[in-house]
Amino acid sequence: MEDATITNLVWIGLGSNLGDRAIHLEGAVRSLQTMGGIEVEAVSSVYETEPQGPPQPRYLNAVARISTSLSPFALLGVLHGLEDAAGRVRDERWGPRTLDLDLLLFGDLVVDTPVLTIPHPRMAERDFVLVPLHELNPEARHPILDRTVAELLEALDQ
Ligand code: A4P
Ligand code: MG
Repeated sequence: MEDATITNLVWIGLGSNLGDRAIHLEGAVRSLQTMGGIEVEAVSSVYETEPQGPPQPRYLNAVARISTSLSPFALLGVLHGLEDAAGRVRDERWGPRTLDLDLLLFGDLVVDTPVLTIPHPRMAERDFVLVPLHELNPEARHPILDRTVAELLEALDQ
């Protein structure tokens, strides 16, 4: 029988600037791989990046491409669970963190609610998101701006 499960192509941004940053990123990818309803298809290189926002240590950033049968809200719950498991304390906005998992793109879905915004509202302004995304898929399209990742990165560089 044909599998009727609908899967969506989803891009997740990973960041860490506290503790053993590489271990936090690797742990998140490994946990995603074992999760039901999630298939990790590709992970970018890990980039060391200058912090944006308040002064804080440098980040390691990467992007993962997954396919998932989960809803965007269920997936957000999974990502929050992994952040909590990495010992993340939520105090200062944009402050240092052991693990930050952002839902960047979810197919061509647009979501605008108090708890979840897709595409991630600041992704187009951030080279630490666009560079690893470009490494995996320069042709991925931002459904609101209607630009590819390659076009967004070029605009940011100028
Ligand atoms: N939320 C809404 N939409 C989303 C989404 N698409 N993905 C809500 C993930 N979460 C989303 O996030 C706050 C709330 O946003 C969540 O409860 C969720 O319901 P948070 O992760 O708890 O807080 P935050 O990360 O401090 O805030 P925010 O606004 O997500 O910050 P960003 O945009 O993630 O920025 N510099 C470098 N070089 N590299 C970095 O990775 N990261 C940040 C954080 C700042 N500077 C950085 C980096
Ligand atoms: Mg975040």
